[in-house]
This record gives sequence, structure tokens and C-alpha cells, in this order.
Amino acid sequence: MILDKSLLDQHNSQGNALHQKKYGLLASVLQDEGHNVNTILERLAAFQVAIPSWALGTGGTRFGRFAGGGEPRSLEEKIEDVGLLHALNQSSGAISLHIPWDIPQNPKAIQQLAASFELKFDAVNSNTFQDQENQDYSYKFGSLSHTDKAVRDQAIAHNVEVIRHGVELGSKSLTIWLSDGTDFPGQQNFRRSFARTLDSFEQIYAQLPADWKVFIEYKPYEPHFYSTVVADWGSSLLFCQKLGEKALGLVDLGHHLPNTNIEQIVSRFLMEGKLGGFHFNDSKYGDDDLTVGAMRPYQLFLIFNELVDGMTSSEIKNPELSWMIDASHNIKDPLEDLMQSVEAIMIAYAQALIINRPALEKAQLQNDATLAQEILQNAYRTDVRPLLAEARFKAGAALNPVGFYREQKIRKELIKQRGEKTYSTGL
Ligand SMILES: [Mn+2]
Repeated sequence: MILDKSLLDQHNSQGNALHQKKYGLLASVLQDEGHNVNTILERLAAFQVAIPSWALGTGGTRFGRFAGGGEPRSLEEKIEDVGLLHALNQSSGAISLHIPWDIPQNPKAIQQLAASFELKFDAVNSNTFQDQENQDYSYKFGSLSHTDKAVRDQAIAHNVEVIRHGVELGSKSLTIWLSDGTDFPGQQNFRRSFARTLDSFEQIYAQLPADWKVFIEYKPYEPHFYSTVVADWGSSLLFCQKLGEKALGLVDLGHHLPNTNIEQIVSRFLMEGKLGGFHFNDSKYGDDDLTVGAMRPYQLFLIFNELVDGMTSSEIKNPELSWMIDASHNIKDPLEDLMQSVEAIMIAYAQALIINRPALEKAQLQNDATLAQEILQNAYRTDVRPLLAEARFKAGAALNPVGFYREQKIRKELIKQRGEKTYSTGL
């Protein structure tokens, strides 16, 4: 659905008096602390998080799925939903496609539709974690790492086809999440699996256009429960270093064992100039599906502390990063969940931008752990939401995106247009 901008103006003028009160106070405190508030607002406005095409419908688990209604029935409707999100927050200006779930039949028309919502195409994602109809060989025992060359060739050809679709849409990167692995000790030789995978990656890498990148995502377990070929950041970095400068690591927050120090991993990747991008989500145990910031907002802040340090330090030479949400919205309205996720990401980013870095560096050099904590938590405990609202207000988005979405009963309208029982492709 196309948003009537005058409704946004109405929403904003109703909330503006209270917003200005909160924002004015915060801006003056930040100014007193030596921050340039306009620079912070500019950075927030420039920060765009891609929405994956598989996140617009209700997700599920292997036990079941409870659809919500009004889900997008086609790629076109998925693009419309991301366009709606972007209109509401002006921070979701890109969509990431999953192939083969979302193969554009008419790339020119799809590109035009996305452009009409001011959306770009972020990384394209390949899929060798399930078999498709009419596929010659099964991926039951792996794809790019498979013992049989014919299976590997099929998986390589699929990745090359994904690149081709991406080129047609103006995308500039391929994300490979390789689900290959084993369920039982002794099932495969670790070293040979790695070697076969590297050979497959090299063939895909050779097909990348000159201005493209490939992101190698890692995950310690699931769907396989004993080992995965690209299990951790070390394996990802190893593959990337062997492949070349177009290959970069991708950190999915949920793809770590409990209590892993993800912020340190981020720092290491940045140090080597090998961080490609992020998949944001949150988890309590071992999943990768919950709303960003729902469980561990402090960890998210610490990660952004490293990211801002890496993005602003002259010592770091890392390519521009690609940001994406990768979660499954099982019980919430997917659009509301995505708005909350984007908001949580922006909050952590804004908090990291107001860390007193010179003071932190001094405390570190003096081994003053108490002061270092004070400095970090002073930023973390600042309510930066008025900054985000101001950035949205200036960009013509909603002061309160979720509030507006509910006021306007947008889901009800989507159900009216699309029906109660609709299913997004791939879910
Ligand atoms: Mn992911």
C-alpha cells in the first residue's frame, strides 16, 4: 500500500510538542558535553538497514507456523512492505533478496518498483540448504563441500546464477550462508571438507563482477548438529584470506555459542579489514530469530562501540559495511517487529556515537577499569530516542513509527487488500 504523506504530517504535528521538549533537553546536554548534535543526526539519517525479502511474512519453527494475515503474496508486495517501512522510518532503504524464493521475473520492472519507494538492492542470498524441485542432485549431504563433484558443480552454478540475478537488479554483493556440515563424529574428514569448499568458493569468486563482494557467513550448528564447515569467525576469516580482497566475513549475531564475546570478534575482523556486513537479530539461548535488542541491548551497544571505533579510526582500512536484519517473526506482526529491530539498531548506534572516546582511551591507557565502565555506561544509559525521532522527523518519516502503524490500522488494511490466509514465498 502507498502511504498518504498527509497522514504522517498529521501524526507528527500531534506529537511534535512533546518531542521538542524531550529533544531540546537531550540536544542541549549533548552539546554541553562537547558533541556536535547535527553531525550525529546526519550520521543517523545516513544509516540504512536492509530488510530481507523473507522477513515480511510470519516465520515459524520446525514444529509449526502461525500465519498472521495480510502477508505479501509476491516479490512486488514484499517490496511494497519494505517501501512502507522506509516511509515510516527512513532507515530501511534497501531490500535483500533470497534466490530462488524471490527470483525477479522482470528485473527492470522490479528495479523501477523498488526505486519508486527509494529502495536499493542489498546483497543477494543463495540457498543450498534445501532441495528445489527439478534439481538433479540432493543437498542432503552437503552442497559446496559435497564429496561428489557433480553436486558441488550444481551448487556453484546456483551461486553464479544468483550473482546474475543480482547484477540485473543493481546489487553489489553475494552472501553465502553455507549450511553444510555433519551430524555425527567421523562422518566427514574436516580437512577435506574445507578443501572442497575452498575450491567451490574459488570458482564462485572467479565469477564475481569487478565491483562485487562476497560475504561468507558462519554458524556453529544447525541444521547440522555435530559440525559445520564454516563454523566460526576463524573459519570465515580463513576462507576470506585465501580467496582475496573481495571476500569478507559476515557476522550474524545469532550464529554464536552462548556468551561468545561478539564485540571482540567484530574488532578482530575490522582490524584485518575483513568485515563485510552484519545480520542483526537477538537470542536468549541458541536461536537467531528474536527482535534485535529484545534480550541483550547492552551487547548490541558494545558491538556498535567497536563498529564506530572501526568506522572512525584512521588505523582501520575496512570496506563500507552492509547492514541487514535476519530474524524470524513468529508471533509478532512482521512489520512491527522490523520497526522495533531497526529502532534498536539505531539506538545502539546513537549511543555508540556519544561515547567520550578520548576519555575512554585515556582511561584505558591508565588501566582505570572503573572509569572506562563509567564512560561506556554513561553513553549506554542515555535515552537517545529523541535523537532518532528528530532524525526521522527531519527526513519526513514518523516520529513514532509503531504508533503511527497502529493508529492507521495498517495491518487491517493489508489483510483487506491481500486476505487473511496468505503465504509469503519461502516460508
Ligand atoms: Mn544470517
